[in-house]
Amino acid sequence: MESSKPLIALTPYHNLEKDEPYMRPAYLNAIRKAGGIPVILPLEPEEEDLVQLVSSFDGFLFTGGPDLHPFHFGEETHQHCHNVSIKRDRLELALLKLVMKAEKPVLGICRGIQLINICLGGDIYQDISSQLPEDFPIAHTQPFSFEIPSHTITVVPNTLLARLAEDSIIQVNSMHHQAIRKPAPGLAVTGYAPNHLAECVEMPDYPSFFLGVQWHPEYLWQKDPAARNIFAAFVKAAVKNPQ
Ligand SMILES: [Mn+2]
Repeated sequence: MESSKPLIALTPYHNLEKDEPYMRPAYLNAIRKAGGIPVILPLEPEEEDLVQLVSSFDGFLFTGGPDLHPFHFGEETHQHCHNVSIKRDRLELALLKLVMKAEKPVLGICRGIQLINICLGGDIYQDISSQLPEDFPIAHTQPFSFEIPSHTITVVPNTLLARLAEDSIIQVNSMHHQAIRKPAPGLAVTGYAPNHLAECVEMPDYPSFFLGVQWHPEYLWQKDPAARNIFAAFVKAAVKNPQ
């Protein structure tokens, strides 16, 4: 019998030195384990082909990666902004708008949550540690393996994240030096790091699954039920005719 698993499109990573697309296997494994078929999108599709690409897939995962160019949220480049991928900015900003128009499931991870927020009119800290000084700075670029959680998230009750997390506080990993500052209109912040940094957004009015997380559940799902549930719910929402 023919497989009828949902096809999940992933935005590609971009090796800026070699100017080559690539992918981290952790994303592919997480989608596959959750029952989807992961497919890596081209880095530079023809613009006229984007609509066809959107209609060809059942769910869209916006992956981690470099900083977005600050011009996309109306700022000059901060001295602690890192490298950017003009090609990924172009692809993902155009893609997200079309995916949302088609009302298909969206999952944003790390760069993905920032992409979502900027695309919808919010902005970000270009560098947390220099723009948001704290008495006890949380290590958002954790000093140990991605598979080991490093800080907690306080989950806002009665949200999608609350249903997925099964607990009011969860432990996550952290590999980012930027973060959401002003959430975009229509987005609800539903998870906070210590010191109230926004690390999870949802869009309550969106007709399908819509979640952005600042951490990397693709490195946690083997041990962490919340990370597993995020991928399971995303892939399930992408099933065309759920039983
Ligand atoms: Mn963090």
